[in-house]
Amino acid sequence: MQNDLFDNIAPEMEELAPGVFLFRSYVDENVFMDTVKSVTEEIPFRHMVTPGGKKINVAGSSMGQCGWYSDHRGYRYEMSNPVTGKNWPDIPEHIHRIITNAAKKAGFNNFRADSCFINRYEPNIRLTAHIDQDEVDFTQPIVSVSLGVSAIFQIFGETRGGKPLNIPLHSGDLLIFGGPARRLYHGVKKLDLGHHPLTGDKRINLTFRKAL
Ligand code: MD6
Ligand code: FE
Repeated sequence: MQNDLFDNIAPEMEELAPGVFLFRSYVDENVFMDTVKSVTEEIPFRHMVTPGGKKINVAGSSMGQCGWYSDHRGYRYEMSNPVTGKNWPDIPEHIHRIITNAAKKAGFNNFRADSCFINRYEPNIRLTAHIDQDEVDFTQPIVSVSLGVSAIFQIFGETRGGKPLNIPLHSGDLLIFGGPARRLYHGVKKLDLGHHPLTGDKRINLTFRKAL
């Protein structure tokens, strides 16, 4: 009897593929947006360049003990901001609690992020298929939080080609990418022209990592 009541309620967490866990409308968007605002007041979003000299279309900023960085010297994590020489802003403790707790629900029991890369997408901007491989320990997951305009997150396979698994990500959704999924190519489809009260026509994504 009682089970019928709950049959229609979406589960808190769904495993969409091995190591890929989706939590719909999981976070308070305003709490995360406040942090994004304070970080990017200090470190404005900017377009880095690839080692090959190409401008990265998605604009980025960072917080944590180290920050992901790219220039002609390569992709890496930097302990301080090469632009200013200053430390990256700390990840607030109330944010750590939310992220660590979600990771625990997906079975990653000792996850504590030491870095968060903040991505900003404008209309028509996409993120090409890639594997995040600048982190030391691949047994650690990456936890992602989406804000603002919705986008389609695509998971390919161990190569870039083939039919992707398409996952629509909306504001407040949290996605965990761990275990075998850490070795899969993934990207974000070109952002549709849209509007969200939090971000206007943009999408913001935060990826929490244990890089060191
Ligand atoms: C994004 N996310 O959603 C880009 N990478 O804007 C990623 O590239 C990503 O969401 C590794 C793990 C989770 C992710
Ligand atoms: Fe990625």
